[in-house]
Amino acid sequence: MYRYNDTEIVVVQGDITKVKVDAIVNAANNTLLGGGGVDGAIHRAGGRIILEQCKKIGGCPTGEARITVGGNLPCKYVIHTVGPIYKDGKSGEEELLYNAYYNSLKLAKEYNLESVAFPSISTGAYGYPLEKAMKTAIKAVIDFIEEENFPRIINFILFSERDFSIYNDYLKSLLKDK
Ligand code: AR6
Repeated sequence: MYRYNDTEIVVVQGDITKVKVDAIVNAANNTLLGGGGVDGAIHRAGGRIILEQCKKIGGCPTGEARITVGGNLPCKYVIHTVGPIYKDGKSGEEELLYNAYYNSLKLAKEYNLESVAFPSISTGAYGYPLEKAMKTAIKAVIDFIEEENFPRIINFILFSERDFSIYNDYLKSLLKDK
């Protein structure tokens, strides 16, 4: 576990649909109507109510975030955000990915959600190189904590052992191990 100011940062290897926090973040697409990867897993485990609320919301631009209930998931809410599709790294991907993390946390704060879990947005189907994406994710999270002193707990949930190690190695070098 790591700490930045008053926030605990926890890196976990596993399945985000099993995590009991106030809000998990979904790596969705612009339609918000579901898909593969973590998005598919969240809709499958959460049930129809999530899709019904997503339909009412009517989509989400890249870099923004929207919120639904958690349905049958152990979390209370799902924050749906849309990361960029990685092209060449020079097409605004970094800013869009930063915004996806930052705007997800803004929404968590609006709803006073003290514990938030992120998957590794854009690094699956959307092809963003993991290490680059991780640095942007951590920068956005740290900037947000610095500015808002919120939330209390942030989890990074990594599906693969490799991604888990890369996150841990980087955070270890960046922050003090607790
Ligand atoms: N828990 C945690 N992480 C997961 C899980 C899970 N249950 N399942 C997959 N991952 P991706 P993207 C990891 O493709 O790149 C969808 O079709 C996965 O191993 O889910 O943002 C959407 O509808 C990878 O490391 O999201 C969009 O169309 C990471 O989550 C598109 O994919 C992200 O992979 C979004 O692509």
